[in-house]
Amino acid sequence: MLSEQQLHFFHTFGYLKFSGLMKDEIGWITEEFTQVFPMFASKIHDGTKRTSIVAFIDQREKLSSLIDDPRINGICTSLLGDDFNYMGSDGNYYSGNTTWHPDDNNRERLHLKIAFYLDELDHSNGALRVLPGSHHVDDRFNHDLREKVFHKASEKYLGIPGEDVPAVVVDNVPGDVLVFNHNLYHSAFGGGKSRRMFTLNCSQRFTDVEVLRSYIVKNAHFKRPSYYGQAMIASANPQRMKHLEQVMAQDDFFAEHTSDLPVMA
Ligand SMILES: O=C(O)CCC(=O)C(=O)O
Repeated sequence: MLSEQQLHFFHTFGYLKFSGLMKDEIGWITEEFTQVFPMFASKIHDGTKRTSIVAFIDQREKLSSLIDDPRINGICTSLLGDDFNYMGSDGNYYSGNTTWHPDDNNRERLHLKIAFYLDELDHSNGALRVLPGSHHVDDRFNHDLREKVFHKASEKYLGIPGEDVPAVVVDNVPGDVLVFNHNLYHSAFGGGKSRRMFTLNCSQRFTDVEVLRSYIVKNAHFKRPSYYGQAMIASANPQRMKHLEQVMAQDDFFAEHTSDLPVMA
């Protein structure tokens, strides 16, 4: 569980870094990461652009078990409550820069991104950059960023490239875990052609089923019978199921409303 100081840090600045939290597991985690991409013929990374797989940890039973790990579960429970939802995962080989953006502008629920970077990264080679405090969506700072920093706006409005926007660079050693609020502005500059990273996304429970339905359909990206992958569901114990049940209750709706999407192959 997080300390009171960690909770204050997260709510004030919008992110937390857990140095070495998963150091003892990083060998198998990296091996499993590598195994997922060859499962899909269209997902062989050639370095020319980002290669991304959604429902990522869901493809492998061992990666799915990260949700059950007391360290990950403790972070989610502390920040989201013990009935938190698992809201999906993506795995990536990044190529080049990621410009400034938040993942959401959400006032209703807290959504967390839990990021595992599998390379040693600093300011020179693509470490995550964050703008502390930018997650407060009704704040003047957030509004200024939306206009003057988002994507490449700093070039026009501030006369500086994205990499010169004053930011905290969150250096990474494999085994570190970086957690941030989806509303937080973040970016990465100077990375190579194969920066490896995957995420788990978790949220507070939804209070409105229609809002949940539109969220999962919007984030579907491809056709499948359930928002979650088969390995995630098949290996779920009752404790994990608590974090899947609210979304799984919408499986029929999800399948029906995403039937026109392409299949990931
Ligand atoms: O590491 C990166 O390039 C940025 C990651 C990111 O934008 C995200 O996970 O939302």
